[in-house]
Amino acid sequence: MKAVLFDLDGVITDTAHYHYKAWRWLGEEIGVVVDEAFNEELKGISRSESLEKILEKGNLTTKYTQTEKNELTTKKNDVYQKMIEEMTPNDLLPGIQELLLDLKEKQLKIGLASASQNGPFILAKLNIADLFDTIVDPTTLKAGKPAPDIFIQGAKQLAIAPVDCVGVEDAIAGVSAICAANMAAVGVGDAVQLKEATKVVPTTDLLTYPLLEKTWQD
Ligand code: B16
Ligand code: MG
Repeated sequence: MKAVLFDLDGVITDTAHYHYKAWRWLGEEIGVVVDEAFNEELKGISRSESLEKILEKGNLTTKYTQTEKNELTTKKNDVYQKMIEEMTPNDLLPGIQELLLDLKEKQLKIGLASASQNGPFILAKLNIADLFDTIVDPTTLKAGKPAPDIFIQGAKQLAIAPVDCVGVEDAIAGVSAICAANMAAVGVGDAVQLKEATKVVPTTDLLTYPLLEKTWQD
């Protein structure tokens, strides 16, 4: 194992809750109910794809022009950014800081493979930006997760072969993306849901260097 590529939301920090609140607010503005169960479908997918799903739910797919849709996603992002402005290192999920420091000590490369365009801002708020060797810009990719593009691009930016990388993800689409990129996949969450992963742990505090290394070896 020479590098680890991390998803952000659900692995490094729990921004899903803020995304949910911001989408729920936008839903109220346009008359679509965004509840917690529906929000699950928005995890790991891009901002514009999330809006499309919400419009579909409300039978509103033809109501807005592309310019109006862009205005809606901007409004959602403004609300979301106000919330993440308040984030601090206390918002790191359990065990993540220790894991990143351990990987650095072992001289492994660390990359971010998140669909979020707010990734760099959030890493700075969490005070871990310096630990990352690279961040993939999701706006430059042809296809989002479950396509492998984001993980392949991450490995490329680190100049490391995908087979020498481990990917860490909490979403089904994300695990599929890692596997399609020909990397070992460590899932965080439900083992049945994330059955495609090489190894699944229920919570982030169980993510350790020995576990990642062993998963890669297997
Ligand atoms: P942004 P991940 C994803 O993060 C979130 O899970 C998803 O809910 C969000 O819509 C997406 O990022 C885009 O985020 O609006 O900040 O660009 O799990 O890929 O780290
Ligand atoms: Mg995620």
